[in-house]
Amino acid sequence: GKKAPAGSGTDANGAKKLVFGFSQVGSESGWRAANTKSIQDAAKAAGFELKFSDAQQKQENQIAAIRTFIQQKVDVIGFSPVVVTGWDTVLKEAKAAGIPVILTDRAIDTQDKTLYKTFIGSDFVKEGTAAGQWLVDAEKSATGTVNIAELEGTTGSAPAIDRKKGFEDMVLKDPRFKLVADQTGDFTRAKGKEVMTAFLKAHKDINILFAHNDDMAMGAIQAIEEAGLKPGKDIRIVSIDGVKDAFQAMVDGKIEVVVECNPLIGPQVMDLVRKLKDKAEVPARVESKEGVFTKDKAAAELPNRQY
Ligand code: GYE
Repeated sequence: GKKAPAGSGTDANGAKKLVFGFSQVGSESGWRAANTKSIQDAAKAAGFELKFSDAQQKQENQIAAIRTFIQQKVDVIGFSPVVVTGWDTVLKEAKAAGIPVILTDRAIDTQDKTLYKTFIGSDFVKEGTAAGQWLVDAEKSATGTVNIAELEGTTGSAPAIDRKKGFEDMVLKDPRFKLVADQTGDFTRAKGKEVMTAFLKAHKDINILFAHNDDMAMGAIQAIEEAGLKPGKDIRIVSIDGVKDAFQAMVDGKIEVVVECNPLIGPQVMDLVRKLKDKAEVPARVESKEGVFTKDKAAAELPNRQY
């Protein structure tokens, strides 16, 4: 018989490609840009048809995208949930349609663990704890109060909730450490700068900034410099992600330490997608590997950074 022409839905042999519907959070950060590229490259390499949708950090957009994927009868649905709550209804719809769901990067809060097949991503509590551990060690011999400002990620998102918890549980049990300001900067540079500017107006005595991601830290560095202060000297900064810009800022002495969060999970995601399509067993939780980099290691690592 005649082969169907290879189009977007078929491979070179005319066979139907696996269709993966993926709802991305948005394009809020350097981490996210690297994550999107990793997902797109890996889907291509796997020979899947990727239906990619950007939710612009809005839950209603993600719910609408998932409903569209259900209507389109995709083989597997993946999404990186912007917030932890409010997913049960749409996930029940996916389950009723027999479409397996994979959570990538961020977890959700639900009583019903049958609503998704697996979750691949980082342990954000661990990342917050590592940031806190650095601070505890760095200030071991401090005699006075250490005033901390915290730039939080998107309100209600797993990384914002868990990084805050990991960090504060580690640090605030010691009465020398005082949290003087905390507010969301929505994981963006612009908001990080805006909120840090407000922090600096309200508090003259901030010693430490904990930023839930590098982009907010980069925005805050601008705010600190515009206020006539020296990041890395007047205010020491710890952040999370490990994007190139943050490594450069460490080399420049402006950030003290970065806890790595690995966005390059595309290949692992596609392995899981293939297994779900084949109805093979998958682990309920797949954790990404990551490290902690202090500024003395930044120059050596900078050329190796892929994002
Ligand atoms: O840290 C931040 C991004 O969910 C781990 O989202 C991700 C976080 C990441 O906007 O930069």
